[in-house]
Amino acid sequence: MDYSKYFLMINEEDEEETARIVIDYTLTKTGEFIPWDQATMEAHIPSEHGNLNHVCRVTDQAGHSIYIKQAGLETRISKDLTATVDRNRQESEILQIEEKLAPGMVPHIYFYDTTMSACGMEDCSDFIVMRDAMLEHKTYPRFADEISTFMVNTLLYTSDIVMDHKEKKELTRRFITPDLDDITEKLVLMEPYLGAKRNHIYEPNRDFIQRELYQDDALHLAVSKLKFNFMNNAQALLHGDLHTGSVFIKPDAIKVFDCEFGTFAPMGYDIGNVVANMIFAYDNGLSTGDDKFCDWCLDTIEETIDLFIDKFNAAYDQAVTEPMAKVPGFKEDYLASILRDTAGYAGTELHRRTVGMANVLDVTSITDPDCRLRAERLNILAGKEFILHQEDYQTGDDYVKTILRLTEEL
Ligand code: SR1
Ligand code: MG
Repeated sequence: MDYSKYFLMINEEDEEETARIVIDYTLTKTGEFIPWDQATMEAHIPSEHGNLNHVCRVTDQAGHSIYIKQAGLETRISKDLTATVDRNRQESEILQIEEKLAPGMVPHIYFYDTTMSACGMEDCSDFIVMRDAMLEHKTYPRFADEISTFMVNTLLYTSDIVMDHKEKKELTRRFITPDLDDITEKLVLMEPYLGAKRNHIYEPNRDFIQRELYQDDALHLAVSKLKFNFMNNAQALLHGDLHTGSVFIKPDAIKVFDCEFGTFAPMGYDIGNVVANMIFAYDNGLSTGDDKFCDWCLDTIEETIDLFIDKFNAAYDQAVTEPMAKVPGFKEDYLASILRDTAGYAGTELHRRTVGMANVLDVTSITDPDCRLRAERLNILAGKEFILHQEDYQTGDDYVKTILRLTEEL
């Protein structure tokens, strides 16, 4: 087949034709370095997908396997929402950078192809997608340790504290993605507050949302600052969408994937996303009265923040290269601003996944109407506390106290 001009290889409506093309494509791209047993090759489209791209898993009976991921011209979530197919290159290159910074913590990229906007990615099917695990209330005592290492290694080491400034500026140029940044700037940092038409509202909470999110001027001012911080503070190379659907997990390891929203922006955006998504998991646990799972969610939030702080401080002292970042007091000031951002963006993630266009199953799958109502209100009120009082969230326990207080009050 001819792969010199872009076409969409993965068609969820026709798995047979997709398999034929994707097997041929896989052989063309990887045949030289993966000794495929061609007679037993199969390709299947997994039942679960993200919001944007198309994936297909290719295997043979000799034990080889690969994920082929392709960017479509339309996003899967909405035909009206387009995003450059260059996102596939972007994701591949960021994963390659992250693999160097956090070895073993991202899927290996075997190749990427800027014509077909596709890449060949390590098959991680011995892991499960963390959001699915959260929906089953599985617990992972090592997660906080793993994700805090991932964040310190990928964020601190791509910031001007450590990275050569010219190299960082070159990377900033390579990872400017107007389309994807625009999605975050609108979907996350604007629409939940301005009552966008495409918001997804749970009807019993309509008035509550109107009052708490659409009509709160102090909240709007704080979010406007977070939005401009996101757009103008190219602090570090983010994952850009670090929710539990972007993490493969097993008891002793994680692999972080789906970083096409990666861009240079404030570190707190990634850290805040992790906090917020653990609160969604907590919401779900609460709805079934699973205390053990809820406790683990809270412990994980607390440990993630505290371990991030400890590891950040240690890595900073050891790896700082910028002379002005060694001036006494600078590190403390810099970390304090990261922690304020973390609270702020935990808040915006809580809001946008609750009322925005892209919701999360942790909340939408809650069947009891009263539990769903309370889960959403918890997200909305906790998010507001985090955004309006960013300076109060300096340790993991500060988050836990707010969540427990709101759980009591609602
Ligand atoms: C148009 S995509 C909607 C959301 O899904 C992705 O996972 C990102 O979070 C994005 O904001
Ligand atoms: Mg994604």
